[in-house]
Amino acid sequence: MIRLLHAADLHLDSPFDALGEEKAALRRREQRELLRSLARIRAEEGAQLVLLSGDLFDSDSAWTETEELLCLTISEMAVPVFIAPGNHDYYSNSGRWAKLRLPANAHVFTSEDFDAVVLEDIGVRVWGAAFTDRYCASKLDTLRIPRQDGFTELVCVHGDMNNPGSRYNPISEADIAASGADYIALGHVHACSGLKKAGRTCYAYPGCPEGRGFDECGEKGVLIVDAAPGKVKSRFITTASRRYECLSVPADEIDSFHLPDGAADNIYQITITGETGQEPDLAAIRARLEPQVFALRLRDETRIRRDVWERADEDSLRGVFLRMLRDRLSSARDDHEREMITRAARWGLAALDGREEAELLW
Ligand SMILES: [Mn+2]
Repeated sequence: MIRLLHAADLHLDSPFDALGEEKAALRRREQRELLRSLARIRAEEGAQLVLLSGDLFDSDSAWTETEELLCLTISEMAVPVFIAPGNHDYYSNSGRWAKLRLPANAHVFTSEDFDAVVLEDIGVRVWGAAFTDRYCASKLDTLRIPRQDGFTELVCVHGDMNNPGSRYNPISEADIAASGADYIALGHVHACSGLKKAGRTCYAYPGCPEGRGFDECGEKGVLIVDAAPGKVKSRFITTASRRYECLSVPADEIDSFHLPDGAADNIYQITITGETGQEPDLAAIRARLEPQVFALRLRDETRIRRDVWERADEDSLRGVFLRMLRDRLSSARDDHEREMITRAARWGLAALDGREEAELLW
């Protein structure tokens, strides 16, 4: 069995705009520390090689210290490290990957066409390809590995699974099954896929090792993969220093709501929901909860209880609208018609309020 560390989508030097300047700078420092954790995990787990499947950097522009730290980390890893550039950090002759003085144990794939590096001493071939532009047409359909006895065939590539129309190297299960690989180390999707199999080939997305927003909630990490010809196992290892968490709390429970243990390290979005007699006091809720977390976003999705017809006598568009429907309601012939008119009133009032979810009004 060969043991490898598989990580992707670090998106180093992301702007973290939503956090404010000070916390964003701290988050970028923490992203850099992520590189140190990768080196530590590599050593603790005794991985014999490292596959980094693209989008290591968020953009062209990165801080020099981040690039230097990447070089230092790879050098400390002291095992072969393979990089398959993705859509955010694609390879170009004048770009970062061509300029960086990477240590000798690093190998960056530079072509859209697959090529292989042979590691004779451990009986492994690593196949890889690069994005050479923001977009990349399907590539894996060209990979048909001529299998060689005793070799474990690994692939490192950035691409989009089960999304045929994608502009980011769309990959199908059929391509994977026909590739002849034992394990395909994917990058691009930011949630861990767990170990999957198509034909005799296993594949996985580790997801991003550090969440960057409320669309990247929960545990984040990397994969330790043990692979041999026709045999693959994987284990998820958490790396994120902070988690993004989204919680919904009914308005009548918000005053007694307690954050879970460990919340101080994490970034929360708390959505207050349900029907209330009065609007929630967001300032008071923020004052109580904010000191307990790293950062807090509060969303008020409550709806105020009220009688549908209570404002029918108002001298306003709302009043005219409600009076019209009230007249029709009184002459309605059956329950079905009455229900339709009531619904029309609800939707109309929601539109007048500029609300999206009329159905939640009552
Ligand atoms: Mn990507």
